[in-house]
Amino acid sequence: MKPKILLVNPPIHDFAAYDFWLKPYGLLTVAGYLRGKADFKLFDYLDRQVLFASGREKLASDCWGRGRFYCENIPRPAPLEAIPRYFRRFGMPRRMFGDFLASEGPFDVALTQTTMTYWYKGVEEVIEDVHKLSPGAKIVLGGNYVTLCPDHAQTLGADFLVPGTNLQPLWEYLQMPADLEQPPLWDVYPKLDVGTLKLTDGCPFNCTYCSVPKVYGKFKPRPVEHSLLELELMRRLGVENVAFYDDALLFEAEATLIRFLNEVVKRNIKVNFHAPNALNARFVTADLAELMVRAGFKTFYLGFESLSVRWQKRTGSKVFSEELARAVEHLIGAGAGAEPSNITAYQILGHPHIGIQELETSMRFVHSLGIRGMLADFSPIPGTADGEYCRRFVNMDEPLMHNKTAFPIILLGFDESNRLKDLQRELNKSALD
Ligand code: B12
Ligand code: SF4
Repeated sequence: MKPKILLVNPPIHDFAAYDFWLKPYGLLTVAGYLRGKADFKLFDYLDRQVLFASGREKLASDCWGRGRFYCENIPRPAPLEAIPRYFRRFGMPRRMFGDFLASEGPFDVALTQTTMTYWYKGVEEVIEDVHKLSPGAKIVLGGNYVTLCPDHAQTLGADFLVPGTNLQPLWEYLQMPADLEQPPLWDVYPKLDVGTLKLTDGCPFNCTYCSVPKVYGKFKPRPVEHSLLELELMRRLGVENVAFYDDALLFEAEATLIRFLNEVVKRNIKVNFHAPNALNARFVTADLAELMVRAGFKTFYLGFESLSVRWQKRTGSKVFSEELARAVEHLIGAGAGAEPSNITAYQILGHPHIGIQELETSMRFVHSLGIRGMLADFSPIPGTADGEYCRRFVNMDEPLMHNKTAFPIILLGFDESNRLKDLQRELNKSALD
């Protein structure tokens, strides 16, 4: 008999969370490699479709497949007690998981993960419930939280941890051979309208606030044929919106994105693409912008962070303001700016070197380009230069202190943090009016 494997995408305990095309892509990738070798069941706490289908209108998706999660207020955990914001649990109610385990269990193995280090409370909840209600199941924890906080992750009670991107120890632990040609296990969802894709791994830059270069090593494209297989599977399952999870989607685009999009056009695959994880403006040429729009890109998020040359040089020289202006020109020229809100530039709020960031000037510069700005609250990440610097402000060994809502408030104060957010809202309002 095949082993029974449970896949769990945990709920989120946080001040805020929004379904910005969030899917457990790493978990589904791992499960896909074992396709056909186990009997899989998924419990995705963040699958809005399930509660929406039961009549919760508030959970409806917007035109690109994003939307609100069901949530409940919960007490703030002690380390975040001083942050004057409501704390919530996002995702299906806990008893639904209990009912699911009672009807679908027992399981031999449970695989789980979480992408943000400061979301480990959701993992803790899952581990507790699986131990109690499916006690024979071996719990395996992988993904970003265990990769970035391996010592902390040891304390949660999982049976086996898989930090990093090497999955060989997992196949040995499960005593199951993997088939790396298989696409992610999207078919485990009863209904699917949003999917995610990664054409590449890693990033050639080395920003001081980012974990990617250390975790992934050298930038590496994935085989284009495999990505097309993933996309075609998602389309067959009804997916209309696909978000790229790449860190450097536009780097060496000739060999990856351009080949991929040309095939999408040739095969007449109709899907809306989105790039929520920040595109590098430096690589947006007029031709690439035109191809992206023609192949179905609908929303563009550009990583900008600051117009200060000093700040950029200090943090990795990712992009400079003239490069952003040129990219916006190309995108608008290609028709991407039919709605100004379709092009957004991110800027970090609460970075520890905010003194040289010229944040307000940067916000006004973005506004002057006629696009939307978005403040991306800074989350300090252990093991990065800036995260380690932040040990002087917070206890970095407690992952809750990496929380993106909390850190800017701790660094700048509640009033200043709100003032900057209000200013961003005002600027966007006048850009979009
Ligand atoms: C996609 C993405 C997003 C998306 C979606 C996030 C989500 N929750 O799904 C969006 C754009 C919304 C986003 C937002 C943010 N993000 Co983000 N994001 C990512 C990204 C690029 C991928 C995350 C992911 O899904 N990885 C899983 C898959 C896709 O990766 P993979 O390589 O195929 O996975 C391998 C292994 O990890 C492993 N694996 C993965 N899962 C599992 C599970 C099991 C069981 C096993 C065994 C193995 C395993 O096997 C895989 C194959 O080898 C990462 C960087 C990165 N490359 O990981 C940052 C990252 C997670 N984000 C980060 C940050 C800072 C943010 C923001 C705070 C930025 C901001 N200020 O706005 C916000 C926070 C949002 C919030 N609500 O709090 C940080 C983490 C911060 C932290 N403290 O944890 C990261 C690590 C980037 C960085 N700067 O270093 N993000
Ligand atoms: S360019 Fe983006 S992914 Fe690459 S190191 Fe910098 S922040 Fe990280």
